[in-house]
Amino acid sequence: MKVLMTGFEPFGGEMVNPAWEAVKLLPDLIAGAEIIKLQIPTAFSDSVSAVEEGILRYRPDVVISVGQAGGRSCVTVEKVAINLADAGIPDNAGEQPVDEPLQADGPAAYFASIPVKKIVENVCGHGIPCHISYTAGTYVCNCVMYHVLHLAAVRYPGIRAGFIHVPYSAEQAVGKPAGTPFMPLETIAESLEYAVEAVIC
Ligand code: PCA
Repeated sequence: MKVLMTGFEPFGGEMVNPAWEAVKLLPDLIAGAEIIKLQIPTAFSDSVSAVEEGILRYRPDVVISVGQAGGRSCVTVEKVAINLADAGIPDNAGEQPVDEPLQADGPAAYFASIPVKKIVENVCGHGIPCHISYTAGTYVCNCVMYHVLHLAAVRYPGIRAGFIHVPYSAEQAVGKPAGTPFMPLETIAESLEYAVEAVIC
């Protein structure tokens, strides 16, 4: 079993993206599954082509994309991706789609095909707070989740896919207003490990 884990480049003025930093900390093997780690651009068009290249190259059974959700207090597992791009800020390539469909002939939404509730239960069961989220937003993360599920539906049947948002890491919270939620990077990485375990076992 092969799991492709993607993490985004930093964006929005941040020096790091805790998603990619946490993915990098993962072991190469979780519950017997091979973990492949891929950094992808925080850009609408380039992110999707980078993940598809990864799928073609590694032929994974599962694709879990991970992104930063600054302001959330713990790891959240996304249930749904919607067919909408509505960017509040330009992406790293300078693109800023407003109120546009991601896929002209695609369905309005896709549900994650990884077991969202089971993941949340496994992470929480190990003493780390974790929640389901019913919105991945309308920026690049939602775009990647939607497109990977669309690719799985139309071109790569058998691939299971989903998305996990992570909070700011502790170092990112330094200098931000008091009360800004964060999690130590190691705890974020542990959450991801338990998430993968729940998908595999
Ligand atoms: N978070 C952004 C895009 C890249 C990332 O890490 C988002 O939530 O859309």
